[in-house]
Amino acid sequence: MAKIETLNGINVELIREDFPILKRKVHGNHLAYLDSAATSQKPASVIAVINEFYSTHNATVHRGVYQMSQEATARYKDAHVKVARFINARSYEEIVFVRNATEAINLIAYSWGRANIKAGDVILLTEMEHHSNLVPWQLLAREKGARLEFISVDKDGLLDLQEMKENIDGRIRLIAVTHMSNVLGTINPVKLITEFAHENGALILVDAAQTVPRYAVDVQEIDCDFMVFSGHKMLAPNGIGALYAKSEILEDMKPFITGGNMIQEVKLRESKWGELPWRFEAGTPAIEEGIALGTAIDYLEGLGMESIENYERQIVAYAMERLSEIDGIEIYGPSSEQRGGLVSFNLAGIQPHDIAAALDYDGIAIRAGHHCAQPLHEKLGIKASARASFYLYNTREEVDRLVNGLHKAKKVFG
Ligand code: C6P
Repeated sequence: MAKIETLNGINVELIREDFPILKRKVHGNHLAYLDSAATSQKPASVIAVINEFYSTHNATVHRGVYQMSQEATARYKDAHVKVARFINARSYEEIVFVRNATEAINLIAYSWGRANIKAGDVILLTEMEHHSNLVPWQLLAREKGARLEFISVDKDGLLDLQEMKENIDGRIRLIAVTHMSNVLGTINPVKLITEFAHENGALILVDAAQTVPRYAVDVQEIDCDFMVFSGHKMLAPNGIGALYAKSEILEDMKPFITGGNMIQEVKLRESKWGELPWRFEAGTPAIEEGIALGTAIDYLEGLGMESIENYERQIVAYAMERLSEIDGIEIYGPSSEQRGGLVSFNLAGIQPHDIAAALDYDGIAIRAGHHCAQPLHEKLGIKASARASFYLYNTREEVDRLVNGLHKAKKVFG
């Protein structure tokens, strides 16, 4: 009999009941969704709150005196308060809603970066960054005559912090680092890197797109200056994400996008900005998506972030153990203790896209490609990889199906 899997004492089969999509079949097989690092599935409560918003509260925010607009405004603000509490920011004023992590990084690069990065400054990144935390800095560095430097990734898929401390010269202005690699799964010691940044007079941006969904992340404990993440990877809808920044930094930043909703007073030739965080949310925002992000947080908190982390660690440890039994597999990244819930790999002689296509016939969804981390793949000496990623609704049985599917693919393509 299959072992009953529990998360915080709750049978995972019951958790799965909350996710309508997990009931669907693909090519006649039950869906095994192993691509949550790309985007998570949504619980019924999140789907329902969007319906409820349009059925009962739909009105724009910050503008109306009538009851529905006030309800919408209160709920939208409340979602900021929830996000602030979720990552332990000091106030909702430090939470700007954006479309996604990518937009948040661009906001920082345009607003803070263009005012603070000067010719000769160093922007320190790592070799494992997602393109979203690389390309905006390439543009900024080129525009300002600044220099990009990179913390190396060692053979175990970990950042070489010793080399970082010994070899970086020049005036570092900003360190921008991923909290968890979306390819290697490596969890980076962002608190240590923050200390290094501050000792060197630099600010630090933590790309927490992969960690906020699965860990209890505490911005005050890390002491980072900026943090970014996307709602869609943490049970919320597409089109909503958050930028956290210390309020004293936000106060000093010029708005990135300007127009309605973000001003206090406008004259023909000049304007006064509104309060934080609305100053950075020009135009009509993604109101229902923001509210639904709050609902997603309610769901995650209901299960408990530590329990989610523990559960995912067990699943990824099991996946690492089972996958490493396959002949000809190469797994990238560190041991399961140092990684979050994903595993990227290649099978000798089979293209990653062929692996993903073969698994799809069995109803198993994984990702293949460079996962928007081309420089890291180049460093690994490969063009692409296959990646299975796990979240709170995945089970060991799905890992077994993945492993069986890979054996089958080897027979077909081998
Ligand atoms: N990674 C994946 O790995 P957006 O697209 O803005 O929601 O998230 C961008 C992003 C930024 N940083 C990290 C570490 C990420 O993993 C991602 C998104 C997805 O499948 C899509 S490439």
